[in-house]
Amino acid sequence: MQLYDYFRSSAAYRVRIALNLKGLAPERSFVHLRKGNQRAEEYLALNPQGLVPALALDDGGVLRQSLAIIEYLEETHPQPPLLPRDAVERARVRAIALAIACDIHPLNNLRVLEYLLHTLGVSPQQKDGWYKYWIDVGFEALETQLARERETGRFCHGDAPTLADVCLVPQLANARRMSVDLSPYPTLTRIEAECLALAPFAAAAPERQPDRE
Ligand SMILES: N[C@@H](CCC(=O)N[C@@H](CS)C(=O)NCC(=O)O)C(=O)O
Repeated sequence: MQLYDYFRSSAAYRVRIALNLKGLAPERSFVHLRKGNQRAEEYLALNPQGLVPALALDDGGVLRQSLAIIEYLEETHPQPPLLPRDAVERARVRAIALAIACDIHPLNNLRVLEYLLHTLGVSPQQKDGWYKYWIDVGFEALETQLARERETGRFCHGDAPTLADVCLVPQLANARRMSVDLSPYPTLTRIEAECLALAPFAAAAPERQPDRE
């Protein structure tokens, strides 16, 4: 397998964590997003969306979308499980993951921020305000949910990492890089610390990647 990756991509970071948890180490190919390499013809042939990650399989197939890739890994390498066996619990884990991957992350993606700056002509301060606003809207709801629900344990769901944690940790790293004040989210940062104490999470961090800058 070959992972198309970029050290700062939080969607790719999710896949790196899942691969590490499953004990898998595919070849890596780095797509420099700041240089616009995601829009190069060669990469668009693999992923017409021009987004990382993508996972090329040994049989020539290409998987796109981090959550679809992680669910593929879960189905092909079930141990350790990243989704609970119980259907209701599985829905809870997926809901947390989707709240991050569908409702928070897309609003703060590079292409959206570049559109705000270069097409709509907002100032860098307004762009940063947009970023922080949508992070806070998303994190406030997650903090409330995780703090009050008894299913929350050491991790987002119980005492072992799941897909929810795989999504949470990169989003927090992203917010920290943008200097968002995380003090209103003690449950989120507590869970993040639990995750980062585990080698598969720590080894997936942006600063530990070969293409880091
Ligand atoms: N929903 C997609 C999101 C992928 C995505 O947005 N990737 C970002 C990096 S985190 C990207 O490639 N951005 C390139 C750009 O905005 O031009 C997934 O989960 O894989």
